[in-house]
Amino acid sequence: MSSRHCILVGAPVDSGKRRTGCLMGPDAYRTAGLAAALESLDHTVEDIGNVTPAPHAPDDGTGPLHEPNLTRAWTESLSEAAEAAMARGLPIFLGGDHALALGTVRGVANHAASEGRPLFVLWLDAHSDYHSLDSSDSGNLHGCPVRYFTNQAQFDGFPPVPHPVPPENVCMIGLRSVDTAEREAMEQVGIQRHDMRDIDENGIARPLTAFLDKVAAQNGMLHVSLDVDFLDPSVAPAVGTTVPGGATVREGHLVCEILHDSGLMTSMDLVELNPFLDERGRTAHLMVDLCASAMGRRVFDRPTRSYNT
Ligand code: HAR
Ligand code: MN
Ligand code: MN
Ligand code: MN
Repeated sequence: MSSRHCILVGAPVDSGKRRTGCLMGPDAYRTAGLAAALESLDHTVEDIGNVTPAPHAPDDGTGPLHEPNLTRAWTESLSEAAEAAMARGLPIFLGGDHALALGTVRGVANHAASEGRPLFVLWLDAHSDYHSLDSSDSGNLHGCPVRYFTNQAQFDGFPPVPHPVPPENVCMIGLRSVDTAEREAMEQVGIQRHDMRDIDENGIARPLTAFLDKVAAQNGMLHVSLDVDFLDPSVAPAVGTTVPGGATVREGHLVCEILHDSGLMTSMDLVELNPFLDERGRTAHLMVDLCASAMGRRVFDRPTRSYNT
């Protein structure tokens, strides 16, 4: 990939679940040296600071959903910020919990539609985050973004999704915690889903390159949403929802290196980092290193593989 204009968009969303701390994520990435890492790869970097939620009524703490009003307000403001940033460069959204993707993907999809290009989403996560407002037992909205941006359920009170991502354009890798309601709903649609057993048996490169071939064949834009819990908790402890049996450090880097070589990624979320749970910044540093791999850090160059073009 050639030199890009990277726009760091702080998204300190902490309303998507009950355990707090993700609001510190954006500053942890800054502290861990994300901007310098990207500059060292010959990209230009602009940190626009942190987005704030749109005006909203306070949450009264009643009802099954945790902080729905605040999360709706984040969805509105992040959607606008994402759409604006896409017009100027490659946004990297510094979370914040995964509820931020309600807004970022909605906004990125609006931009892709304005370019007349299809949007694809790579979801790197232990969880499928495919709940509707009704199917979520926890009421935690970080478990809902994929259902929302694919427009596969009603999300009352949330802004409508004018340009939904078709389920067939979504690829999930790393799954190992999927609730029954999510599984049943996903079986109705064409989301490509790769659980950890799939990765164990086939490796992580194969499903990824198959997906990238599809993106390239359709001249698509590609949003990558990287949840800390995609990684094994032994190497990435700073997340509230650890699930054992996750991706290794090398599997994470390989995904990111292949993404870079494809030249297809047009935006990225870094989500669910809870610096309060970190050990001397190691998870923040690992996420920064993965982002650097996705933006071109490498040991040696490789012959380019062409993605169906
Ligand atoms: N499926 C569970 C729920 O809805 C857990 C969701 C956890 N999600 C994240 N992001 N940590 O992937 O409550
Ligand atoms: Mn809260
Ligand atoms: Mn997630
Ligand atoms: Mn997760």
